[in-house]
Amino acid sequence: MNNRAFLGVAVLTLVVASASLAQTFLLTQTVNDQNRHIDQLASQFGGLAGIVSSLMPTQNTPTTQSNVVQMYVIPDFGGGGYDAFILADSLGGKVPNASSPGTVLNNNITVTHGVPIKFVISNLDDAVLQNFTGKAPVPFTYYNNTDSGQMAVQYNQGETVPELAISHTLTIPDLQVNIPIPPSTMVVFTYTFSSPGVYLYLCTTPCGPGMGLNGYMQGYIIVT
Ligand SMILES: [Cu+2]
Repeated sequence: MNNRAFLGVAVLTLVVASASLAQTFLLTQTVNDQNRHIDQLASQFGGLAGIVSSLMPTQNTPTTQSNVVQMYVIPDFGGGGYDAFILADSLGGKVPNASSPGTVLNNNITVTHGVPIKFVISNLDDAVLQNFTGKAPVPFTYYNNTDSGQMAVQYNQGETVPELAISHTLTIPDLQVNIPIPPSTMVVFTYTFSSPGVYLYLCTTPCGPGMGLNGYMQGYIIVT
């Protein structure tokens, strides 16, 4: 090969190489653009899970969300005097015993706004920690176990609850809901959340170190 021919081949090689480099660059660019597009879509759909589900065939998934919130107050659930609100669902169908220590569980509650939600709270605690006096924010009933069977005590909305011996309360401060929970009773009330949001619920009775701790005497109600 003479010099000129060599130069020709070299130039050609360079041209091909740079073309392929440009192509690689363009390909990378396209992939990057696609990734950016997917990212944009993902943020629009609220995450990749949203994209995946949007690509899945529509399925008839039944709504499992219930309009009944069944929960327990379990004394010493966390051990060391840490009482806790525990959702019945998170116990996998097992009925808890009072004073059976467990590990911290997610006790957040998810409900839908605009529909009546029935709360059924079984208090396994027999401790009397405070006397509650106040007006019933919503109608509520508590069921006492007496020697002659179960006895229901009912309060109407606005009715004064005088000096009721309680172990805990279920209080939603932002909604001025404050329900007394007497010892060893089942407390039932119905509440309709008017708008979506995240509402703190807690016990306001000084009942031990579980007070003010998420998963123990505190959690959130997520209203969708
Ligand atoms: Cu409490």
